[in-house]
Amino acid sequence: MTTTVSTSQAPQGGPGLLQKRTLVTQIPGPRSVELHARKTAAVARGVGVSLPIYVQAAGGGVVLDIDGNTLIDLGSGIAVTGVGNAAPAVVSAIVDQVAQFTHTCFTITGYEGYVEVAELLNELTPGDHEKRSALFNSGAEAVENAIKIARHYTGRQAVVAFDHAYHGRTNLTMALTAKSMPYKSGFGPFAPEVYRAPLSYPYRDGDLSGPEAARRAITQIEKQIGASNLAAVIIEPIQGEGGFIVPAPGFLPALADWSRANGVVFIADEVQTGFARTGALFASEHEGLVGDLLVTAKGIAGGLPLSAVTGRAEIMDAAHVGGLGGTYGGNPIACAAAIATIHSYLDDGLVERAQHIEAVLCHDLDALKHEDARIGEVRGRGAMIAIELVHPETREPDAALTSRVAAAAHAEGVIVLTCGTFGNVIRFLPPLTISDELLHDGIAVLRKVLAHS
Ligand code: PLZ
Repeated sequence: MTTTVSTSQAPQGGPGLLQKRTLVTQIPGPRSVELHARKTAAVARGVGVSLPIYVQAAGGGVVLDIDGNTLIDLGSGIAVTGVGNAAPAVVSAIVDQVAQFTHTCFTITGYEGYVEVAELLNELTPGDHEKRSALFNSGAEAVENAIKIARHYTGRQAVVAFDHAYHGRTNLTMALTAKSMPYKSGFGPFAPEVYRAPLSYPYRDGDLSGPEAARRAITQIEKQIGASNLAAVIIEPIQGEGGFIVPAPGFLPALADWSRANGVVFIADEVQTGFARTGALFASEHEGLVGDLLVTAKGIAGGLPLSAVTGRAEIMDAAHVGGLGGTYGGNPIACAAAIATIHSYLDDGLVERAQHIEAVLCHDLDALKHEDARIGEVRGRGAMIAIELVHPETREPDAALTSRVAAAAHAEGVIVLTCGTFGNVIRFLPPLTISDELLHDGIAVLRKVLAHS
């Protein structure tokens, strides 16, 4: 007689999961509460958790927790799983690669996957000039490397970042990031030669046009730093953590033109906006922006840690051999995942899907704005949409309402994230594989909890 070894009964993730919000316990359920107590005892407090459910499986547009609750995913792990969690093509690329080899360190002995990801990035990022790419592990690490490269190329030191910017949590990127709590407070001293310039923030800028806002920033840069000292300007085409701020038209092109005219490297941080998220493969495309360097991460590899700097060959090649790298950068498994992920964006119509998600979300949220004056603005592009919550008479940010709404949505089984310098923005970043039904249900829940908050 043979005994059968029972395989895991755990449900598989991916698009096959039941695509319907279903709550079978309170949120968080008892098993999650138990695990959260272990987390509190074992994990450093600084590593916070916004919604303490613990995940069993995820895919399509849902997350299944260990208590059996199915929640609507309007966060994608902060804009990462654009192709969906456990997307079958990505899973199979990863499995194939794992069985071949898991690591060599690309700077010791190379492999094709790394080269292929670089080729894809060079081909797909805006601009038809000659490009090179270098791969890293996280968004912050890639941002740091973009600054290193720009400094080496220009022989200059100063870097300009903007109000409301978010570029990471490492030492240099903390300096670039604008917001003190929770990202910087108590963690200084910060890297020197980082300067801040005013952004274009249409909802709070009055009638300032994009070119006028650019002029305001440029004047400050020229007066306070001097173009000849400036290595790079770094900006997110749409501010992410800072509040999904879409600058007024003309702001970004004017900054890019000024940078080019002054020998300053223009760096587009597309870590959050990249890879179909905004209804274009890269958000720079909405204004025909061709940066000198473009930083990507998050959506690049279906959830595996991978990031990249892509840019003009003469700038990227300025750093000497051995000046760029790291043990894990461009890990073969992450590269295999990236190749499958990037092909999925292109072949599965996910750019168009992001445009469709914009139409669905904006339709529902604009209707909600008409009903509720506390929604000051609905904004964003593609599957990167947000509402800014305010005190209607004064437009003062309402962070307390924002926290209540997010918590109430979580309790109803909808994963939403907050953001914004003033903590008063609720953002929607669904996987591009989410169904219209789940989107409508998610916003219906939002309508309900907003009415009671
Ligand atoms: N640049 C534009 O959005 C990461 C961070 C959330 P890493 N954003 C989410 C948090 O609380 O840490 C981000 C970004 C932009 C850079 C980064 C940094 O990317 O992969 O988190 O290092």
